[in-house]
Parts: sequence; C-alpha cells; structure tokens
Amino acid sequence: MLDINFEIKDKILEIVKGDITLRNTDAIVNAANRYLQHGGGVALAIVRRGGDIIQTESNMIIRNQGPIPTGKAVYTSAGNLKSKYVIHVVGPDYNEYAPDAATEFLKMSINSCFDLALKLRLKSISLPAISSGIYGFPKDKCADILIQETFRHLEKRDSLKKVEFVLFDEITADIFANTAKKYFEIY
Ligand code: AR6
Repeated sequence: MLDINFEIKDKILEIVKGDITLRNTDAIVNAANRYLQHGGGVALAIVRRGGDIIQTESNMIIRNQGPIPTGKAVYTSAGNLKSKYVIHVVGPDYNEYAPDAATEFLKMSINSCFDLALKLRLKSISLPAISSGIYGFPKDKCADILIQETFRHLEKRDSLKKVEFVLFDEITADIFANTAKKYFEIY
C-alpha cells in the first residue's frame, strides 16, 4: 500500500504503512497499559528504539500518579526518537469491557491524545491502531472509531495540522485506508 493523504480544510490526514518508531512528527502515540510497563507490542518497539529514558520517565509518572485510568493519556520525552514527545495512551482491553463501553473508551483515548496535542502545541502527531493488538479490539471497528474521531477533530481550528496513522501490517493499513476514504466521501 502507498501512503494516502486526505486534505481536510487546511489540515492533513495521512495513512501510512510502516513502523511508528521511525516517524518524525512532533509526537508519536504509544498504545500503553495502565502501569506504563512497556513490555510488548508497539510499546516495546518504542522503548527499544527510543531508549530507557522513556521507561524511566514512565515509572516516575506511575510513582507520582498511580496507575493511569483507561482512556487517559500522559506524555514523556522521546529519547533517541525523532519526535519531541511520546504520548502514552491507555486504550481499552476489548476482553475486559462490553462492546459499547470499549467503544466509548477508545473514543476517549484518541481524544485524550488530541487534548494533549493541543496542550503541547503540536503541529503533527502519529498514532498506531490503539487497542487492536494485544488488547484484541476488532481492527475494522478500531479504524472506524479512530478515523471518525480524527475527522471530527480536524474540522476544528487549532494548531494540529497533520494526523497520521502508522499501521504495521498491510491488512491493518488497508482497513484504515478504506475507512478514511469512506469518511472523506461523506465529510
Ligand atoms: N509501529 C506501528 N504499529 C505497531 C508497531 C510499530 N512498531 N508494533 C506493533 N504495532 P499493541 P494494544 C501495532 O499490542 O492492543 C503492550 O504490551 C500492532 O500491530 O502494541 O493497545 C502494552 O504495553 C497493533 O495493530 O497495543 C499493553 O500492555 C497496534 O500496534 C498492550 O500491549 C497496537 O498493538 C496494549 O495493547
């Protein structure tokens, strides 16, 4: 799949197949757990490439605040990554919630990322398919929720000019591309 761009007012939504740890946006989003223990999935890839500073700062957050509620986002520096920040968001574990509750928590998760993006005055952000790996969220539902919330957000006037979804495998990238096309047609 080639990268696909959608222009929404003066902003851009991009769908990319690739490794989120290699992106050069202002922040990349990590699909974290409540304890910010980055031991698997995209979280582990981020700490491997970004360095231990990301886990160390995450541990400090947990010491100060306790476990992060599902749907909430916090941030650390990005170590050796090209981005300035890593935004750690706790998506819902699909096996722990009824489908409607999981949907609401996933919406809350991406909107928490956008709220932090505003607070940090980011111009660009990269997101993975939050909750769709170890946390088992069906990929088509995940894409539908994340893309719909992104369209809603990009219609607002603010500093965030570019949102990209970086999907690790071809199947997920195709699902996100098709979902973005669908919402672009009706927007
Ligand atoms: N770049 C982009 N996407 C990736 C990468 C990468 N380098 N690596 C994996 N993905 P997951 P979750 C995709 O399991 O479901 C962790 O252990 C992956 O294919 O990372 O929210 C945390 O610490 C999938 O589509 O996150 C939590 O314990 C998506 O990223 C738990 O997993 C998310 O998969 C969170 O589970």
